Amino acid sequence: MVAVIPQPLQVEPGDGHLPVAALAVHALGLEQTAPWLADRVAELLGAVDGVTVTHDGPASDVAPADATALVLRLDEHAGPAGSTSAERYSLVVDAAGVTATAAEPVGLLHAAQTLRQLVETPGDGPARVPHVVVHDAPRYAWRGLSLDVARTFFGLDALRAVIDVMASYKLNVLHLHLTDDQGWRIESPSRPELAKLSSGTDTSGGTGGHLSLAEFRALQDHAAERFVRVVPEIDVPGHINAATHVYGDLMPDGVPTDAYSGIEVGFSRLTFDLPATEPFLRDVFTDLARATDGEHVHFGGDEVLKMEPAEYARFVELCERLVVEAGKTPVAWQEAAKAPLRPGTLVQYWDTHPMDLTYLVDAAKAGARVILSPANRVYLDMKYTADFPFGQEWAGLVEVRDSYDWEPEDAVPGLPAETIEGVEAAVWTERIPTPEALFTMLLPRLSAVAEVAWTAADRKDWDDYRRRVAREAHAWRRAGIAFHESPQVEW
Ligand code: TNX
Repeated sequence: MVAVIPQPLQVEPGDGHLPVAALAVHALGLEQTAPWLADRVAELLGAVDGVTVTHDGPASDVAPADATALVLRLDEHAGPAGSTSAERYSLVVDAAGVTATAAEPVGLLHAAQTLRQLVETPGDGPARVPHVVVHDAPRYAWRGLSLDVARTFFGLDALRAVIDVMASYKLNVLHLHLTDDQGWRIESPSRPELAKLSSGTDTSGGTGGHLSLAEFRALQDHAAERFVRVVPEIDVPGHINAATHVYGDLMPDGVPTDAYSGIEVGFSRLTFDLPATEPFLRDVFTDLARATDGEHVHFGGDEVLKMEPAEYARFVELCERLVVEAGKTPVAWQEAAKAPLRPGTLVQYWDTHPMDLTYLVDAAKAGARVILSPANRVYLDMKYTADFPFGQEWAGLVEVRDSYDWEPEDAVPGLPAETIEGVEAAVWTERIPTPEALFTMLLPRLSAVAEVAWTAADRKDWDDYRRRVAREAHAWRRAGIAFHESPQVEW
C-alpha cells in the first residue's frame, strides 16, 4: 500500500526517490477541455510542505532548468487494464520525473491528488516522492457528501472549502440540502419571497442566509474545476415549513405557519389537493433545474410522518415528473421507494433503524439506482463520543472506524450489488453551528467514507488507513482546517 487516501487499485513500488522540491507542470493537450487544470494542479501541489510549483501555462513563470517535470496528458489507455471508468488514471514516478495520464481531465486531477499525498519530507531533507507506478479507478461512480445548509446556513466560502476537501479524497458529488423547516437557502426567481422571508434564522441562533443564484453559479464553477458535481435538493412534501411560512395558500386553513428554528422533524407537510400546491412545486423545481449544471435534482421525500401513503405516492409521481420535465434525473430519500418510481430514479438509503427494507430492494430490482448513506456509518452529524460538543446521536455514536469498516454490498440485505450507484456521507447541521464545527465533524471521517466509496473491498485495511490518515493531519493543519483528533488514530 502507498500513503494515499483513498487507497489506489494497483500500486507497483519502485526503488529510489524523485526530488520534487521544484516541480514544473506541463499540461499537454488540455487547452480545449480543461485549460484551468494546470492551475489547479499547481495550487494543490504548491500547498505541500517544501514543494514549489511552476507551470508552462500563460500566467506562469518559465520553469527553472533544475525543476522536476510533472507531465499531464490524456491517454485513453491510461488506468488499470480493462477499466472503462471515465475517472481512471495512471501515475508514473521514476528517475525521469512524474507522468500522469488519464482518459479524461478528471483523472489527471485525481493523479495529482495521489501525487500530493505521496510527497515525503524526511527530516530536514528536501521533498521527494518514492518511485512508483499507480493504475487507479474508482469502485463507485457516485462518491458524495450531503450537506444541510438549511438548519445552519454555510455560505460560499465554507462551501468552497468543503469542495476542496472533498476533491482531495476524490469525492465527486456535493449534495446540498437547500430547504427544510428552518430555512429556504436558495434564490428562486419565480418565488423570490421564499429566500427573502424564510432565510433569516437557523437552529444555531444565527441570522441564517441563503445563496443567491450568482453565488450558486460561483459555487458550481468552483466545483466544476475540481470535478465535483452539485446535486441540489428541495425537500418536499415534508420538511416544508420554510415554504408554508411564506405562502398561506399551501395550508388547508390558508394561514401561513410560524417560522421555526427548533430541531424537531416530521411535523410540516404540503397538501396535494390544494390549488396552490402543484404551481408551487413546478416553479421551485423548474427554477432549481434551470440553475443547475449537473444531471440530478433531489426532491427529498423523507420523514413525511403525517400523510397517508396514497397522497405521498401522488407527490412522488408529481415531483419525479416535474424534475424530468425540467430535464433532470430525480433523486429522493429512501421513503420515495414506497411509491412506484420511474426507472432510473435514484433513491438514497439512510435509515438504519431496524426495519423491513423489502420495498427498497424491490424498487431497485424494478430499475431504481441506490445511493448508500447508512446513518450509523456515514451520518457525520453523529457524535464521535457521548460527550462530543457537536452533533446528535439518534443513529448511535459514529467513530472513525465505524465510518471506515463497512461493506456497501452488505448495507441493505438482498439489494443486488449492481443497483448500487455509490456511497454518500451526510452531515445535518441542527447542532453544528460554525464552519469549524462542521470540519471537525467531517474530518477525519469523510476521508474514511471516501475510501469506502473508491477503494476495492480487498484493498481496504483499517490499520493501514489509520497510519495514512495521521499523515493527512499535516495537510489539514497547514491549511488551517479543523479536525477531530480521534483517539483511534495516532496523530
Ligand atoms: C434525519 S436523514 C433526517 C434529517 C435530520 C437528520 C438528523 C433524513 C433523510 N432526514 O431531517 O436532519 O435525521 O441526523
